[in-house]
Amino acid sequence: MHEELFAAMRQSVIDGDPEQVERLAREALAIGIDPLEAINRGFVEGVHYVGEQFGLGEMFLPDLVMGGEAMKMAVSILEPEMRKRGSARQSLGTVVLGTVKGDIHEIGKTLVLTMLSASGFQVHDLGVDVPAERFVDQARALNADIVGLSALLTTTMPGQRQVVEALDRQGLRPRVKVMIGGAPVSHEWAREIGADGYGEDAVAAVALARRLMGREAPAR
Ligand code: B12
Repeated sequence: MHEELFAAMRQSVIDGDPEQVERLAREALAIGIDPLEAINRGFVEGVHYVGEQFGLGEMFLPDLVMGGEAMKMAVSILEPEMRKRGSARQSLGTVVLGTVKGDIHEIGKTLVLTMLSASGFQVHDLGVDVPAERFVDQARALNADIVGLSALLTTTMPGQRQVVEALDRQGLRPRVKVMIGGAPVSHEWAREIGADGYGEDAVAAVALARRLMGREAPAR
């Protein structure tokens, strides 16, 4: 069902066409498509294609920028509805979330934020290009249960390790749990740097956060 609409969403991100993205996102909401499904089966497919072509040298930085902007438009329209669907829950825990130093990729991190908030976590967004010390300071100041670290570049993945080490040095672990994510990140990397878990997408991030808080995922 809705395959044509999902295909059009994918194409609108590839074309870097925010007006078309906006139209399709609104259409999806109007006909009752789940906003997360619109993101995952439609718009994200486009962003993956752009990333792939960029990696192959078939697309260039402006394409990457335009694809990213188009994706942000999709998230900005679908996000309020995602939040609404998960509203009115008790707080499951406090999460400090950001993209590590040297890395300005924010789209995935923002999706994780939206899903965690919609699921009942209190999430403090530190933004992008966040130094390790800031994660530590904010985790302490906000009495965080979980620190969430996003990294999209192989060159910035070591920034995740630095945060784990800084939290260790400040004596905040193991009380404060660390979860990591981002396209190049894996379970193996999480184990290697001593993080408490890895989530491959925003849905997995919620399940992981619940697990780290000692709660299993709710029965569906
Ligand atoms: C859009 C984009 C950009 C945009 C970002 C716009 C923005 N405002 O965010 C711009 C144009 C700025 C950009 C810049 C660059 N980019 Co870029 N970019 C991408 C692209 C195409 C998509 C990323 C994205 O938004 N994906 C969609 C979201 C939904 O997915 P996600 O980020 O993976 O997040 C999900 C999961 O990973 C997970 N997750 C994410 N974070 C977290 C955190 C936690 C705690 C958990 C549990 C889960 C989790 O959940 C998310 C939701 O499902 C990727 C390609 C790709 N396939 O990833 C390249 C890519 C990441 N970029 C790449 C590169 C090389 C660059 C540049 C260095 C290019 C350059 N020469 O300047 C710069 C680096 C700038 C910097 N210092 O950070 C490479 C990285 C290669 C590598 N392995 O190191 C990629 C893979 C493209 C490629 N194939 O070469 N980029």
